[in-house]
Amino acid sequence: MEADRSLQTAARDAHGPEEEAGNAAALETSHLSEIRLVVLGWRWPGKSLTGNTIIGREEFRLERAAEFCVKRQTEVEGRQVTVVDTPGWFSAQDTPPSYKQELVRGASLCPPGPHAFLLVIPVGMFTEVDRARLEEHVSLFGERVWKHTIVIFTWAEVLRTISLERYIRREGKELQWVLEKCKRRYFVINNYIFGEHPQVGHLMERVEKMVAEEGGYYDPEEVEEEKKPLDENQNPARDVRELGARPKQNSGLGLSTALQVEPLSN
Ligand SMILES: Nc1nc2c(ncn2[C@@H]2O[C@H](COP(=O)(O)OP(=O)(O)O)[C@@H](O)[C@H]2O)c(=O)[nH]1
Ligand SMILES: [Mg+2]
Repeated sequence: MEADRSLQTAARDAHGPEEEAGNAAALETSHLSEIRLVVLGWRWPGKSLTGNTIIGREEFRLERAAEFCVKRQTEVEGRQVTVVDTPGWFSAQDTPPSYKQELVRGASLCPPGPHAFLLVIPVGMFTEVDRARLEEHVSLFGERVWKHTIVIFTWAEVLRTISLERYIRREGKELQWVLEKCKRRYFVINNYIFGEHPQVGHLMERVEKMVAEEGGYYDPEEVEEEKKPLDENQNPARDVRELGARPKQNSGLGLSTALQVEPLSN
């Protein structure tokens, strides 16, 4: 299902079209009355905390051993926003098939399907293995998932004196690959800011822009046929202990409390 037209039309009627400033080929974006989001990423980059930042309350538990998707709702500037937090994948070992199934279930928890997958990546070192594991797990949703994905950078405060753009350039081809897959859609979230703050509204506008560009939301039913069996390449004998529950240790950039990058609306 490529279109969310009834929703968009209704929303457009209610709020009118918006033009994206500074973009000559600007597409019309619509203020959606409802936005459905699924948060993805490996374990511990800040998926649940990002969910809390969006919801504006401590609704998602920050737990290393999360096994199940959790859904919460709130209202953001007149929109009904649903956030599905997923357990994520293991960064240092194979993800058990049952975890993969739960991950995929996330997309069907917000029917008829998410407007956006928020792919959470902590600022810092992003390796070839990270890229391969990210690709393996994101592609469980089918290739078309990329049309509906925005990278959310967390831990941006570690950047201190360099801009996010410079970090992206410096980080190299693995991170570039991910950004290219989602047409360089990314957004920096500051998880230290809680409650009322324009960043959440800006993120919703970014989602609305993507929905307008891509012509709708992600329909889990449609992708079903192209999906590979979940247990392909899985070795059931593998140890399923959690090893991946840690933030990616990053960068040598050092920690700072000062956030020096602004949320982007590219
Ligand atoms: N400094 C910093 N810590 C963060 C950020 N996002 C998450 N965290 C912390 O990282 C840990 C893991 O966060 P959590 O949301 O549970 O990760 P999840 O496994 O991806 O859901 C928690 O201790 C959070 O407080 C961030 O942007 N900056
Ligand atoms: Mg979590």
